[in-house]
Amino acid sequence: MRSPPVPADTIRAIAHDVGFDLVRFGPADPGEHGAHLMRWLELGRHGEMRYLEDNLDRTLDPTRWRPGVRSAIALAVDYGGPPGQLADGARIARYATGRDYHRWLRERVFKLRQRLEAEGVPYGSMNGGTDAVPVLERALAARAGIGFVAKSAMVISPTHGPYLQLAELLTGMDLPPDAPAPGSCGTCTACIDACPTDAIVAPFEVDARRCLSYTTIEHRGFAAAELRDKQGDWLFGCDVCLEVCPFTRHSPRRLVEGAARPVELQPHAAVTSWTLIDFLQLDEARYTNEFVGTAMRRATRSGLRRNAAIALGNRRQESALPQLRDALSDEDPVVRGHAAWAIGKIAPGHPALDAALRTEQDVAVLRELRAALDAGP
Ligand code: B12
Ligand code: SF4
Ligand code: SF4
Repeated sequence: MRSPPVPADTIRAIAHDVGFDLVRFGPADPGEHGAHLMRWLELGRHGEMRYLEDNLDRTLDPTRWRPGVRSAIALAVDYGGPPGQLADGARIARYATGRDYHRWLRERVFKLRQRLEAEGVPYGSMNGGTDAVPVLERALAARAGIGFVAKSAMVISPTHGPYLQLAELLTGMDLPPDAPAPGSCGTCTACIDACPTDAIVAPFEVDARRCLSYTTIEHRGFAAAELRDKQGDWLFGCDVCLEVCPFTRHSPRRLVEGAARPVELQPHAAVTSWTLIDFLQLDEARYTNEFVGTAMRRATRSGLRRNAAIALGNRRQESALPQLRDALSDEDPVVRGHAAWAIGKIAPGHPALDAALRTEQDVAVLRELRAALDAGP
């Protein structure tokens, strides 16, 4: 069923009014990007993100998600800004420093949907959301002209740069498609050269299993040994391939700081006042009460503590040795194992490692303790 037409300019005006910086119209399906996704999955580059295999039929053919959809309203918010830094300078990906975008961006999509319903578009002829939806969002954004697909795999707007959160509302309307966005990477390879883990395995192709955004957020359990050093002091996610990109300077919000930023993009207290040691010691009560509404919960409490231990080790932070030593008797083997790894980096052969070796039962932690002892002094 086709929805009654609403003037394209009216739709754009409403979408801007509910808070989207960029609004473009394009096809509702991913087109040739679907083949890229299939190949990527076949190569296993999604690691343990099995949810990407679910709903594949809907991702490739959006009419299976919402029958009758014909066009996508592709939407983006510029979240450029100062680096996400803890009180001790350790780093967090910018997208995660404020309120959880899954919530506020989804609310904006719902508002847009409600406002279009008020204009006469049947509510049931639309469906949308952000991130956690069976949609290849970069494909829809690129096809609608929000930006071009870059070598880092990011969709980059020539006017706003790469720090874009994407969302979309699929509709049964035939909307006039926008032109592709101008611009390209040209001969630049800065992101490929700078990626700390060589996760950009070819232009436009990221192997998620190597990407710090995957290893620090999506991956559960012990971190791959060869990637720990490369994590540096990133606690959650990574922005390196965006930071080095020359298009980053185009973000109008890049230099907007503090209270001048939209409230959703203002840094959370756990980002501005916490340290890596606080994250290492994160207890269940603080995790449950103080992280509500942040995207950081995605990494789980165990994952955040693991990441903090790795970052402390990489910093060779001697002041964290007492807390790392306590963590050797933590109830979580992942925390114990990575505390051992970190102590091995900061103080190779530390006597606490030998003491823990005598009581430890977990095979994986024992391996970490032995490796840390073998490292020195
Ligand atoms: C899974 C996922 C991840 C995974 C895998 C990332 C990846 N590159 O595939 C991990 C956890 C690593 C990740 C990391 C990040 N993510 Co992410 N992620 C997703 C998610 C949920 C699905 C992406 C997906 O399907 N990937 C599979 C691959 C095949 O598709 P793709 O990356 O979209 O690749 C496209 C192009 O590269 C192209 N392509 C692929 N191969 C080839 C080959 C050739 C030759 C050509 C020409 C094109 C081409 O086709 C693909 C489809 O358009 C989307 C949300 C969504 N529902 O789409 C967010 C999303 C892509 N992520 C986003 C963000 C912000 C990030 C991070 C910056 C977060 C951070 N700072 O830590 C990093 C960036 C890492 C990077 N360089 O890609 C944004 C991207 C915004 C933008 N401007 O592009 C999205 C859209 C979420 C959102 N709603 O805003 N992410
Ligand atoms: S987010 Fe970091 S680790 Fe992932 S591809 Fe970009 S630079 Fe590499
Ligand atoms: S750093 Fe260079 S190659 Fe990478 S996305 Fe930006 S322009 Fe493209």
